[in-house]
Formats: sequence, C-alpha cells, structure tokens
Amino acid sequence: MFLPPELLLPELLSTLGLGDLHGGKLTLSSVLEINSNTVCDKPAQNLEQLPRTFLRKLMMSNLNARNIKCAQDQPMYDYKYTDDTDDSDAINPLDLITALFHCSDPFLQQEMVSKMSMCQFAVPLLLPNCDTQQSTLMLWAMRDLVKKFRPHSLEGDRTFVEGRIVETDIPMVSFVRLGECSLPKSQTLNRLLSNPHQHNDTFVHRNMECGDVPRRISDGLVEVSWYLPCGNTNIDMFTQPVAIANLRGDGRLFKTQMSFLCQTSAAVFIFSDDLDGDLSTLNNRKSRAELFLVTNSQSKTFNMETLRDRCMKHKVKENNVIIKKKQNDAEFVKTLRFHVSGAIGKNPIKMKVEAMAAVACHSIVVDEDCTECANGRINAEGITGNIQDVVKFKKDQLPLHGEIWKEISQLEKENCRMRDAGKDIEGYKSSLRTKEEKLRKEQQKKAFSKTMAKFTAGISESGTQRLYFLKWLKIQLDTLSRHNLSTLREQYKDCCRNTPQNKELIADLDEQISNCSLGPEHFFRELGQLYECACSLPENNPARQQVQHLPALCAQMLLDGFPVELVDGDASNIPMKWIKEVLTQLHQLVNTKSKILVLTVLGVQSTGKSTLLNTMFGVQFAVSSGRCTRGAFMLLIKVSEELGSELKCDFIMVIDTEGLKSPELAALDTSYEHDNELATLVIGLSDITIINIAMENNTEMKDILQIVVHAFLRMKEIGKKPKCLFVHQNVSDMSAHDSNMRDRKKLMEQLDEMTQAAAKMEKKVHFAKFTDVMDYDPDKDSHYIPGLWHGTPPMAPVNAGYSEAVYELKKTLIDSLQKSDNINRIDAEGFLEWTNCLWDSVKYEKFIFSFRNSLVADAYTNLCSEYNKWEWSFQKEMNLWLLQKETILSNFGMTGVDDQKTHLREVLREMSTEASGILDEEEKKILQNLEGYFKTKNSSVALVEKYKEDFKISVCSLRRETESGLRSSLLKAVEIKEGLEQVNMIKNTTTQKIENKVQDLVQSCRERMENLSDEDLKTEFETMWKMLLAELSVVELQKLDVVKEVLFELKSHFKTKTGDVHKNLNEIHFKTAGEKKFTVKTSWGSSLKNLFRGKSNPQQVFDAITKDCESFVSETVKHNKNYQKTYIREVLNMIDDKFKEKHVSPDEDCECELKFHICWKAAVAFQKMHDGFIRDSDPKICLEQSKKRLLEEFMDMFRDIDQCLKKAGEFTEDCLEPAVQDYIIKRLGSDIADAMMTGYEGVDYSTRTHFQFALLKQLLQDDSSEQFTKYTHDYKTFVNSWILDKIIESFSKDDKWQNITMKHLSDVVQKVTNAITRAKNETEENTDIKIFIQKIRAHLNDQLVFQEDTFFIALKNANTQQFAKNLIESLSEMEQSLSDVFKCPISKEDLEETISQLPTKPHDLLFTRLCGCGEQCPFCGTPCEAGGQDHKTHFSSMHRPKGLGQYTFEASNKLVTDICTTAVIGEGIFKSPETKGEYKPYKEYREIYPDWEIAGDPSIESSDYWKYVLMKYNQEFADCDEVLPADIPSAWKVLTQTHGKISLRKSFNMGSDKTEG
Ligand SMILES: Nc1nc2c(ncn2[C@@H]2O[C@H](COP(=O)(O)OP(=O)(O)OP(=O)(O)O)[C@@H](O)[C@H]2O)c(=O)[nH]1
Ligand SMILES: [Mg+2]
Ligand SMILES: [Zn+2]
Ligand SMILES: [Zn+2]
Repeated sequence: MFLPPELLLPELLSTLGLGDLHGGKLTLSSVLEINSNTVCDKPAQNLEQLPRTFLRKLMMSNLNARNIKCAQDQPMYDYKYTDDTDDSDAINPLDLITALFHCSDPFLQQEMVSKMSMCQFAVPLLLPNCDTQQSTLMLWAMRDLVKKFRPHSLEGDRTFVEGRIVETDIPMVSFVRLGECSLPKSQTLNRLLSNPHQHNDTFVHRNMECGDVPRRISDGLVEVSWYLPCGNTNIDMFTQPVAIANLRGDGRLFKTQMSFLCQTSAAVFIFSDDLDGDLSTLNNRKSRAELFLVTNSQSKTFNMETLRDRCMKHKVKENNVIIKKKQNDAEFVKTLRFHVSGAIGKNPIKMKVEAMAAVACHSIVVDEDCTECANGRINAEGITGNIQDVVKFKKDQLPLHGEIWKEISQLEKENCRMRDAGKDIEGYKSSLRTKEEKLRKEQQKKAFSKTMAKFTAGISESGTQRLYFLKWLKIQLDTLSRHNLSTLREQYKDCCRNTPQNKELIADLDEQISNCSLGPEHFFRELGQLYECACSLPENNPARQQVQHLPALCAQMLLDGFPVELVDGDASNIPMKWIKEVLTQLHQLVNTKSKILVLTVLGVQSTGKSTLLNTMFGVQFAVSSGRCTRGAFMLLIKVSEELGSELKCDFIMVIDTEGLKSPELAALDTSYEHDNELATLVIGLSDITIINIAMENNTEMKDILQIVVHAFLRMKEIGKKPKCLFVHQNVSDMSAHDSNMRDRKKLMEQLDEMTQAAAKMEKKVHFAKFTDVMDYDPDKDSHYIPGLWHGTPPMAPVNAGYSEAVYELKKTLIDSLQKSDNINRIDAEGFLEWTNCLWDSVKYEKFIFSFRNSLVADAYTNLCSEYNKWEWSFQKEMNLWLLQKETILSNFGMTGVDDQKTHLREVLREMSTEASGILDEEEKKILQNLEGYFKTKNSSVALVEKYKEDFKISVCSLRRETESGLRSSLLKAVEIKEGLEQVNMIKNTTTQKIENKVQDLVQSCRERMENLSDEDLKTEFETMWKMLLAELSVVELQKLDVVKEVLFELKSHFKTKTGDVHKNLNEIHFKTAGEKKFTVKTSWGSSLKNLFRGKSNPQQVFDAITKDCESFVSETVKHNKNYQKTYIREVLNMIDDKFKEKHVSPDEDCECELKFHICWKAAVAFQKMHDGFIRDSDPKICLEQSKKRLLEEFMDMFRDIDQCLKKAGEFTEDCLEPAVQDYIIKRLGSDIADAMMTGYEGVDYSTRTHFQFALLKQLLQDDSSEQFTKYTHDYKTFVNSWILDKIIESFSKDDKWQNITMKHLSDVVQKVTNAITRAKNETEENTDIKIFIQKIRAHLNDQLVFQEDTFFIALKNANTQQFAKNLIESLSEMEQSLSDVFKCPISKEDLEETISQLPTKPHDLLFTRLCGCGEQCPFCGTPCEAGGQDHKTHFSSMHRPKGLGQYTFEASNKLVTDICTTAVIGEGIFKSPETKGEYKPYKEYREIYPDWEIAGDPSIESSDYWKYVLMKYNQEFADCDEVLPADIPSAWKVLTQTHGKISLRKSFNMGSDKTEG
C-alpha cells in the first residue's frame, strides 16, 4: 500500500481519528477535559484511541506515554513461521507524535513539549510535513522550556544557570544518517546521553515498543534534546550543556533539514556505511559545522579506501572519523562522547534556538511567524520593554495593588477586628473609613497607568491573540525577574533548611522575593484594584464605565484554563468586589451551567503541591524551588458532559495554595495568622482537600491539621462533610501502604485526639472522631507517592512511579466522586457567595483565633477539669469522714461502748490526729495524680507545665483549709455535745429514777396479790407520778445570758483595738446599737469616700452584709437546738470576710457599729433559741410528754404482756426513723452536687471557665436587666441562686431525686438490718431489750445519729430473737412508708424548699468550687477563673466595661465604658483605694495589683458581650448604682445579641458557630 506523499498525512490522521483536527484544532483544554477516559486503565483498543491515551499519559508526565501498542486479541505467541508481525494496528511512536503536533494548537504544542521534556523525551525541533514538504521550526512550542543546570566552569561557586532554553546559548550537535547505516543511531544517542547507571530512552529507537514499525510521516523530523550538567563530575556525561539534534530518515532525502543543521550546529555527526549518493548538503557554503563520520567496520560494505576518499571530498578531518570496530557498545559510546565533548570543547559555534529562526529560509517556516503571535509579542514587549527595575516599575506602573492595597487590606481587617481602637471607638471606626476612602481616592488618581492601558488592550484582543499576548507577557516577565528570583529563592530555601533560626533573614528574603516577583498575576491584581476603586465612584462616572468589561475578560480567561488569583498572598486579602463580578460573569458566560466541584491542596511550603496538581490535571501552576505560590489560585477544568452528569458538575475547580510555613518559620511574624486565614478559607470552599505531607514524620503537619480539624468541624456543622485525602510524598517504598499501617493508625489517633480537643472547644462533644467530621477512610484515603525525579536533575526524568501514583490518586478521587451521592454542588454564584461569607468570617476572626493560645487555653482547661475532679473526690472523701466522726461524737456516751472515763476532748484529739493521717494520704493521692498527669505522653501537657507549681501549691492549701475546716467542725460537734451534757445527765438520772419507781410500783402491786383492775393501776400510777414530780422540781437547768456571752466574745474580738471601742463595749451601748437601724454616718463619709472601688452606695453595701449575716443566724437557729459560742465567732468572721469580698475597709467606728448591730440581733435570736432549748429540756416537761406511754408500760409489765412487738414499733418510730432521715438528708447535698458535675451538663461545672461561659450564655439568652445587674452587683448571691435553679431544673426532671434518696434509704436500711442481725447473734436469748438496743446502736455508732430518746423504758427482759424479728419487720414497714414518700413526684417548689433546708447545700458546694479563689477584677469586677485555690495570678476570660464594676467618672458621675483589657494597653490612668487616691497609668496596673493578669486585648470586639449589655441596660445599671448612665459610644449601638454570642465564644475559647440559634 503505497500512497503518494501528500496523502500520507491525511490518511494517518484519519486512522488515528484525528482527521478533522488537522491544522491545530486540538486544544489544550479539550485535552485536559475530564471525561470517562481520564481514569481509564485499559490500553488503547484501536488506533483511534491511541492519541488520547498518549496525551493523557503525557499530560501526567508519564514516562510510559510512548508505549503505544494497542491491546491485541491475538495470543502472545504467534506460531506462524514468518517474521512479519501484523502491523495493521500499530504505529511508530514518532508518527504519533508528529501527527499530534500537526493537530495541536500552539498552546497545546507548548504544553506537550514541556511535559515531554520533563520526561526527558526528545522534542521536535523541525516538524516535517510530508504533505507540503515544508518543515516547521518549533520555536514557540519550546518557548516555555525552562531549565536549570550547573556547568563545570562555574564549579566552586555554587551558583547555577537557570534560563529559558530557547534563549540560552548552547552548542548543538546534530546526528544524521546518510544512506545506509548499520549502527543504531538513536539507540547510540540514548547511550551517549545516559548515565551508565540510569538509562533514558530520550529518543525513540527500534528496540522500543513499536519502534520498529515503519515510519510513515515522521521522516525528516529533527528532534532535539539537551544534555545539562548538574555540576557533579561523577554523574555528568558532559561538563557543558549540549543540545543533541537527531534527524530522522535518510539525510540525503532531506536537504532542507540537512542544511539547517549544518548551519546551526557546532558539529554534525554523520552515521553512514557507504557515503554514497548525493551529499551536496554537506558542502553547503554556509555550513560552519565540523563534520564527523561515524561508521561501522563490521558492515558488509565497509571499505577503508572509499572511506578515506569520501572524507577528503567532504572535508571530514581524519581525526573526525569514528569507526565502530569489534569493540563493545560501551567502548564505542565512550569514543563518541569523547568526540562530542571535543567538538563543543573549545569555543564552539553556539546558537540560540531563537536565532535559528533566521537560518530557516523559505523551505522552513517558524511557528512564531503568525500575526497573532507576532502581535501578542509586540503588545507584551510594549509593556515589558520599559521595565528597568522591577521594584520601581511596580511602584510606578502598578501602583494600585502594592502598598495601597496592602494598607486597604489592613484597614478592612482592622475595621472588623478593631485591634488598635482607643477609647473612642466610633471615632476610630470613622477614621478607618476616612483612611480607606482616602486610599481609594489615591488609587483613582493613579489609576490606569500607561502600562495598564496596554495590558487591558492586550487582553481585550481576540482569543488566540490574547492567549499569545499573555503567554508572551509571562515569558518576558519571567525572564526579567528570573535572575533575581532564582537566586533569592535558592537563598530562601537554603536558609529555611540550614538556618531556620535566622528569622530576620528569612523574613527579609521573603519580602525581597515578593518585591522582585513580577508576573501576569500582578497585572491582574492591578486590574482587580482598578475595578475595586472604580466601584467606589458613582455609577455613571466614565472611569467606572471604563472598567465594566474587565471582569468578563477575566472570566473568559478562567474558562481558557488560566489560573486566576483568588487570594492575594501579599496583601492577604481577597478583592471581593472584583472576584464577585468575575464569577458572576463566568456564570453567565457558561449559560449558568457552572456547577463546580472544588479541590484544594494544602501543605507546608515547597513540598510539591503545585507539582502534584500539575501532574494530576496537566495544568500549569507555577512551580519552582523556594517560596513560589503566593495566596491561592483557582483554575477551572472542564468536565465532559457525560461524566459531568455523573459527578454532578460542569467544572472542577482546582485551588493551589501558598505553602503554609513550617512551624519554626511561622513563629517569626504574622504569617501564622495568614496561614490560618488561608487554610480556613480554602478548606471551607473545597469539596475535597488534599493534605500534602512531604515528610515521613507528621509532627510538622500537626499544626496544620489542627487548623484543618477546626475548619472541618465547622464545615460539618453547616452540613458540609468535605472529603479529605492525605498524600504522603517522597515515599519510595513499594510496600509503603502496608508498612505504614502503624503510622496511619497513629496519625488517625492524633487526628481523633485533635478532633476531640477541637470539639470540646467548640462544644460539639458528639464529634469524637476525625471521621465524624470529615469523609476520610485511613486506608483508602492515604496515598503514598514516590519522589518526583528518577535520578539527579536536571537530567532526571519524572519518576514513572510518581506519575502512576498520582494517577492512582486521581482515579480514586474521581471514583469516589462518582460513587458519592447526594452531593450538592454549588455553581459559580454559590461559590462566590461562599467565598464572600467565609472570607467575612475570616476577617472578623470568627473562625480564626490564635491557635497557639487556644491550644494552651484548652490544655489549661483540661488540666483544671482534671484537677477539679481530684479535688472533688478528695472533698467527698473528707466530707464523708467528717460525717462519720460527727455522728460518733453526737452518739458519744449513749451507746455504752465509750469508755465512760474517756473524756470527749480526748476523743476529739484522737480524731484530729486521724484526720491528719487521712489528709496526708489524700493529699499524696492528688499530688500523685498531678505528677502522673504531667507524665502522660499527651503533647498538650507541655503547654501547661508552668502551671504545675500553682497546682501543687493549691493542693497544699486545699489540705490546709480542709484540715482547719475539719477541726473546727469537730470542735463544734464536741461543743454541742458538751452543751447537752448537763441536760443529758439530768435525763439519765431521771430515766433511772422512773424506771426504778415503776419497777417498784409493779413490785408492790404484785406483792399485794390483789386482782387490780386497770382503774386501780391507773390510780396507783398517778400517786407515784405526783411524788416523782415533786422530787424532780428541785432540778433546775442553768440558763445562759446570751447577750453577756456575746459581749464577752466581742471583747476578745476587739482585743487588739484601742480607743472608743472598749468604752462602748457595754450592754447599754450594745443594745442601742443593735436596736436602731444601722445607717452610715456622714462623719464616716470622708473616710468612706475612697474606700469603695467605683462608687457603690456604702449604705447598700452594709445593708447587704447585714442581710447575709441575718440569714446565717436564722439558718443556725433553725438547724440547731442550743446556743454555742462558736456561732457568734462565725458571725464575726463572716462580717470580716464580707468586708474583704466587697473591698471595704471601714474605719473603726463604722466597723464597731456594724458589728454591734449585727451581733445584737444575733444575740437576741440566739437567746430565744436557748430559752426554747431550756424550756424543751426541762425534765418535767419531757416527763409529762411520756406519761401516757409510761402508764401503758407499767400496765403491760404488771400484766406481763409481751412487749416485743410494741417496743420494736416504738424504737423504730422514735429512734430509727428520724435517724434514717437524718442520714439521708446529710448525704443528699454532696450527692446532688456530684450528680450535677457528672451529669449531662457536667461540663458546665467542670472548670470555672466553663462555668462562666455557661452562665453568661444563659444570661444572654434570658436577656433580662434584672439578672444582669444582679450578676454584676451581687455576684455570689446571684450565682448561688443560679446554681440552685439549675439543680432544681435538673432534679425536677426524670426521677433523679427519687433515685438518689431511694438509694440511700435502701443502703441505710441494709446497714440497720445488718446491725440488728449482728446484735442478735451477740446476745443471749433473753436479754434486757435496752441492752440489746444499745448493741444495735453501737454497731451503727458512726452511721446514725440517735436522738436522745427520752424515757425510753424497757423494763423487762425479752426474747431477743423475737424482738429482732419484730424490729426487722417494723423496719421494713418504715422503709416502705418512707419510700412511698420519696417516690412521690416532687414539685419544683417542694424541691427548692427541701434543697435549701439541707444541712450541706449542693449549690454551696458547687459554688465554692466554681467561684474559685473568689477574687474579682479590681477594675471591672469580673470573677477570677484560674484553677486551684492558690494560683500566682488571677485571670478572667472576658472583662467588662468598668461601669459594670460600678466605676463612674468623678466629674460627671456617669458610668465608665472603658474595658480593662483595652485600658491596660492604652495610655489612660486610674485611681482606686489601692493607689491611695492617686492616679496611676493603667499600663502599670500590675504594680498595684501584682496578682492580676489582665491580658491586653486590642480586639475590642471580644467584649462585645458586655458592651451590648451595657448599651441595652445602661439606664438600669445606672439606676441600680444611683448614678448617671454611661455615654455609649455610637459604634456599640449596632451591637446585637449575636455579637454578644460571638464574643462570648471567642473570649472563652469555645470557638464560634454560625448556625447555633
Ligand atoms: N526531589 C524532589 N523534588 C520535588 C518533588 N516534588 C516537587 N519537587 C520539586 O520541588 C520544587 C517545589 O515544588 P512546587 O510544586 O512548586 O512546591 P509547592 O509546594 O507548590 O511550593 P509553594 O507553592 O512555594 O509552597 C520544584 O522544583 C519541584 O520540582 C519530589 O518529590 N522530589
Ligand atoms: Mg505551589
Ligand atoms: Zn476587668
Ligand atoms: Zn484567682
């Protein structure tokens, strides 16, 4: 089948299915389009599929792209005995390449050349056209090739040469075949270029797959490849760069090519066996190339004579004849290499490819010779021609986006964050606005420089010309800035690697890089700014009109596959108006078919992110070593319709991001913030995020992952569950996936840990796993990619493994997208909305918080919460212990077990010793816990190491305080017991007496042997009774004069005081002081004035103190029987505490008056209580009460009736039941507190910070002025009742209450039953019931407090077995009736009543734990949140305007709006009692309040919560303090509850949340 030459090309093209694409109709974007073939593994089935398969692989830089054998159905082994294989569906790779170049448009050609060169394939220099017989110099196609190498002449100095290959002077050596040649030329060339250890098939050769298929259209093709040294003598084959050109086919037939090569090459190596025929091309006059002859002595036709002859004729020097003898290939190649080296060694002819265009004459066209290309070039040169100094050029010609735009960006952010706002926020805000307007004006003034006019003209051209223009611009700009940049980048990379501690240098280099870079993106930035500043002009302004069409142009470029900058990495901002319009235009350009799927890559800088994307999608994100990508670029890739309907999108948007700085670099400037912002934004935008990890260890990624996790967590909340892939780069091990299983597990654990931490911070604890937050399967979504280069660059091709691995990644990606259902893709408009909304959040720092701080905060909270747990278990333990001891003490002397001689005080001493022992143990336990905590491998521990000491001290003081608390409680119990001693003694003797009397009476009645009727017995009893009473009347209880007692205490209390106090310490004065109302005297006024921080009314303060004390007294009266000295001491201590708490230090006079007043009232109350006690304890009265029972007892005894049943009932009712109830009640308080801490809302009580957060959140929700004023003015009362409310709320739900009480009931009943059983086993059958009962009590000695059961008389011995049986029965009856009571649903009111009656109040317990050290900010009154009791410094998460701490301006009497956190970094001054009335600068507040840490917070926004509150309830607050309302800054007036909510979350580090209502 022989075709005329002009038909060969069309024929082949149609075989390849490229028929209608001839003439450059194949475009880059159609090649990059994602369709079902994109991830098709099957080899091409037929020739028509070949081009696509080839291009698909080539675009992924796959070294195997040239393996183009079609899949064959035939068996592998063909047993036909012929040499011919069926070539009908095979094609020579060169033919395919040639065909494709004929079909590709110039931009695709360029891309193909780039990728081929990355694979170290030779690229076409002259492309033949067998149809027209005209060759094309592929100059444009090679334009984009940039190479870096290190020639040996530069040895020593470590610099390298980087440049555009077509512009570089490199000698070219050409290899041609003339006539027959038995030497394999291309194969020899490959050897020549390859390092022996690493063979590259640069040129297609016969022994390659399909390399032996006859060429049909590619004869006459001249390919070129460059050998570039790396600077290492052991590796480099040539010490200088050299271009190797290879002419395909017989040189005799391609005169044009031959003469071109002879004119452009330094040397031409002729491969020939015979040098026969027409060799006129060799004698070209213009030829300057030195000729070499390579021939094979082994060939049949070899003849030395003819050879010499021919050489003479064609001026081939004798030395230049290379004869392959019987030597082996290696030797031969070495010889050849020697000659090539020689040919380029001394001053060879060097010609840039660019310059070769001049050599090409009519028979060779240059691909750049078209008007579009030429115009594009001219237009670009019009711009670049004027650039002398990049920095200066940018300043002059692109002035809008430089400093001005940076400043505007700063202002925009500051406007949201208000970090530097002073006092006058409104003023500040408007000053920001003015500044921005001024800057915009300035932009307008400078708008449309000459250059920008040219630029807009350039991009306004028609399609191809615009593309040419942009490409030219890029090329020229690259060239301009290359020299500076490549050196800087190299330095930067070196510096990052070798001296990361030299942060200044790195920062400086970074800045220089940014200053010296100049690329088309800068022009687009400028364009964006042109648009933005025009937007601030009125609609009809011509300048505004002038820019209206720009966004559409930019949108078109996006569609053309051009990367467009989304985030300006230098200004760290998005030109939102511009981007908005661009995306809107895009949406319209594609007829609203703009559904996109967003894919992002994220990772540390220079880890091959851009390279990864380029390989994956065949795109062209900027790649370079050193800091390269800035900000974020977006690029659109078309998705074919058929696949699009599956993926539910029209485009894939790929976002390439600036590398995040590695942790050590991040610390140096604000880049951390920048990284945070960027990462949050892009993750927020993406459907798929590829996390690129270049190192084997993930530690450096942890920081980034933290950000990622937070961002993902929030995405999840808004219903997005993005897919996440981890790509581990530079993993060469084949089995990486398996062997890294453990690493993966570890990474997964870390991710889970981070998720939990983040979730806790965000209060979304239901997210416990990383996979809860995002779509990630550690096995499927972890990819391991080997290193990019196979060998040493620049001569290394892309590693086939790299490309294949990236392909696998791409496949899984698309696969999983195909499979995933119900994904709602957004379109361009939705995307822009998202971008806008996310970026707003970022600007407002809603999402961003200083991560390092929040990590510390989280770690600290975690530690506090742990510590609180230990503390609580310590307290629980000690409370229980105390309860037992108190029980023992109150039972003292009643059970008969105590040695009567043992004095109560001795028991007390023993108990105190025991307490010390137990406390030692418990203290040790906490300390061990603490040590253990700090030993855990958990990385967050290190962050709070510095607080360890604080907590240790806290443990000591906890122990100390508990110990003294225990001692005083025990002492009190003893004192109470002692107070009862007299009464008890009397009771005991009386009981004894009565028993004797009754027994006597029974005796005497029996002796009379009369048959006495009931009436008779009664009379007898009455007579005895009278006599008894008569006898008792002598006993008189000693009555206390409580007032005297109190006065006595007061005396000792005021011992240290001098002056009038003692004069006044008499009953008369005491009484008068007590009875009249306490009013603040004006005479104290002068001294009081400075005594109050702020300006709260002294009278109010004192009234509040009085009220608190009164309620303490009435509580005491309610829960006790008799007066004890300790009570008044407690009252006095309480007053002193209140002074401290309210920060009042009244003068002596005032103090005494107040104390007198309070104590008098207390004395009166206590007197009443005492009187009542005496009354109730009068034996006569008691006796009278039990008269009826005694009578019955007497009659039963006389009649010898069995008493067991009755006595059991009585004992249960009178003695056990109250004791059981008491037992339960005493334990409830602690149990309730425990339940609150461990329950559903337990986290609210876990630390002070959490508590404050919960409290303030609720306050904001309820939004009531009354609550707010209560909170700020009477914090403790408010909090106490708030907690109580919470308890009631929680306990009135479900049957929590019932459960707790019932549990105790059954516990205690069990205990009693056990005691009864034990007593039964220990006593004889017939024992005195009294003794039996005493035994029972003895067993319950430390469990139940037995009331003094007056006159419980059991006169008879009884059957203990029977009695025990009866007792257990009546006990179970009691249990039944009690449980009936407990099981009853309890109303909120009853619950409140019950809980506030408990001896240990749960809300008090919780409160003490949560109010912590009890300190409040000296300025604003915000409570301290630090953990433990004894911390070095107090702090609060959120301060409030000082007006809420009752500060007013002295002059105006208006509430102060200043906020401490701002004040302490400002220039203001303050005055307080601690400054002794002098003014001090706020900045030096620590000199006055050394133990307060008020973290300066320039972001005024953080206290928005309180600003909103003060703004709303200004009047109410003022009324409450009886002062004037504050002047509310007008900026506050826009604040809403939502601002408050956001600020609350932020201040308390609980993250933020858009969705929560
Ligand atoms: N040796 C080696 N070099 C690589 C590998 N991957 C990328 N490179 C090179 O590393 C350099 C940086 O690659 P880029 O793709 O620009 O990296 P990047 O992460 O996008 O960099 P920034 O955008 O600046 O953060 C380029 O010169 C790549 O050729 C690899 O696996 N091994
Ligand atoms: Mg990059
Ligand atoms: Zn404060
Ligand atoms: Zn504190």
